[in-house]
Amino acid sequence: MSDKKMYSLPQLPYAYNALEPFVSEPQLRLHHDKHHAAYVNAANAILERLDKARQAGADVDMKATLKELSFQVGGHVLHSLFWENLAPAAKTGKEPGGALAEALKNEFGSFERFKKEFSAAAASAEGSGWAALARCGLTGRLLIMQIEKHNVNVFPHLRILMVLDVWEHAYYLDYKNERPKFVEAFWNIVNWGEVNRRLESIIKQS
Ligand code: MN3
Repeated sequence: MSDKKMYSLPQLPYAYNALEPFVSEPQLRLHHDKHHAAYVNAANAILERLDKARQAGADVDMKATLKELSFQVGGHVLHSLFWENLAPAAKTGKEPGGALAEALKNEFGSFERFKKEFSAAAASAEGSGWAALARCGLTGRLLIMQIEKHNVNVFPHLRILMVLDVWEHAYYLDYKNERPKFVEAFWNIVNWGEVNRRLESIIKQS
């Protein structure tokens, strides 16, 4: 091990049972402690492999390695965002406020329309993926992304405000094959304060 900084699994900002009944404790434990941890460990293993190869002057299959690294780091970053944009239902508030409320209305016409589009993006992501709400750095407008795996269809200049994990591992214990039910449940546990804070901080930097 070198002394270079590595990726680390963040602690959840709430208890494992705090998102019930929308996400159960066993589901959240599995998702955070096993799945998210696996992306962190795999990303670190790739960095160590690269370090070793560099020290030894050995060749690396750059194409395969970087493809894998993008997947694992993407998984780590998206999960970290996801935990923070969730909160216990009692603390979330029903609808966004602040700059976020205004930006959603400007872009989508109404909060309801945004919910409908975001839910459709989440429900229809092929295979394993994510729905994300993001702000375009070029126009300042909000866009919905449908991310495949952890890293496909990502726009480089979009700053992510909110994500929803729709990999089966995110909901299968609680909802089996019924992804739309999980998507519906998600709206009860969105941490609107955090999503708004992200948007306001991005606007301040721009
Ligand atoms: Mn996941």
